[in-house]
Amino acid sequence: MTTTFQAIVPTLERQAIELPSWAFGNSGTRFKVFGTPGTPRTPQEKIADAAKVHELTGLAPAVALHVPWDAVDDFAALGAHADGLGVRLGTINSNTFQDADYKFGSLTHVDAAVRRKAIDHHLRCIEIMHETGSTDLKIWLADGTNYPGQGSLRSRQDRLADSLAEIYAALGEHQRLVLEYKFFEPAFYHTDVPDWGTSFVQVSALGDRAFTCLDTGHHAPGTNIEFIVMQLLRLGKLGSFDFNSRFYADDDLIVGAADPFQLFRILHEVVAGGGLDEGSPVRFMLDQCHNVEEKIPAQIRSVLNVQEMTARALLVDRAALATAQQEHDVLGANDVLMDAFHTDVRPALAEWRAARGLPADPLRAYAESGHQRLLAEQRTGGAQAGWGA
Ligand code: LRH
Ligand code: MN
Ligand code: MN
Repeated sequence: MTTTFQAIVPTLERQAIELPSWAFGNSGTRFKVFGTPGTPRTPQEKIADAAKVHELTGLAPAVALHVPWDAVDDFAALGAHADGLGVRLGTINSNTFQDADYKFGSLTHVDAAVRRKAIDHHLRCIEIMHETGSTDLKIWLADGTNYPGQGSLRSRQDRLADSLAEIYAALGEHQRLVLEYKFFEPAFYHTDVPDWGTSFVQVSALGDRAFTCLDTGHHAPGTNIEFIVMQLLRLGKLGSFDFNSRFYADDDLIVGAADPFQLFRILHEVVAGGGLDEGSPVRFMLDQCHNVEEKIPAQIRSVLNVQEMTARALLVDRAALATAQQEHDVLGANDVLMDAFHTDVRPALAEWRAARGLPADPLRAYAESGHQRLLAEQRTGGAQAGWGA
């Protein structure tokens, strides 16, 4: 029996995709950061742009902050500002990769004073989480080395475990720690949390409220990411996704733009592993940069891409798939997946959106609203926010 669109609506209704505040600031490459008219100048303006995405899609009720990129005196007031715009503050991302003291590492540093400073930054992030009501502390470390022999791989791992244990112990009862991995950059010989296995080992040693974060751009080309998704779900340690897409490295392009089929395969494993069930620990976030395209429509496109692929993954006829797998019907099983992948869910989603009082075509509604022009007119003076400030 094939699954109907109606049957998947309750799951789609629960879908929430957190937006990164930094997606609304200017970003670029080491060659150049180009400015875009209307770019936010403050954390408050970034949140307003995220709220616009939610207003038009109903898909993005939370905004993740990066500290200290989103530095304000009063985080509770920033939370109230978000509430007033119909969104809330989500994940707090720590940042130990730009201060000069972290040149040779942060939580893994050989010098106890630098480690202390990095741990204290995380303790401050936890305080901020109490002020904003955020539940997740996301840690991504730039720690690593550039040359064989530069550091003791083993000692760095041991120091990381100690530092993480102190941070974890400071979490409130309803707070979680998610540890993101990345196999290269900015360090190019080794990174201290290069892969899901290392993240899994470290978070498993911490406890039940520590999980792994999977950023889709952080794997070597050809990696079977959906396998990792399955394994982490199986182990109960998939805490969150940073969605984006890549052609080459950590490109941070619009999710689903480079390889929609990969996004489908990932979401198929999420559905199969219960990641979309009520009470699932899995949270969904974008981690993207928009260097040449307008940022608000880029985020709208992104959340719609995730929604479309989620719908297609939910449409997989799981009973038929199980039967085909059981009977070694290789092509039959593959057909079941491909049938769902090739289903155009856009008309049904447009109709469903309209029925919920949302624009049937959010991108068009945004373009026709003139909002972008208004922002460009209003946001003059002051410095535009950039990736890193
Ligand atoms: C590192 C990363 C991590 C950071 C973000 C800005 O490449 O994916 O999530 O916090 O980029
Ligand atoms: Mn990331
Ligand atoms: Mn990244």
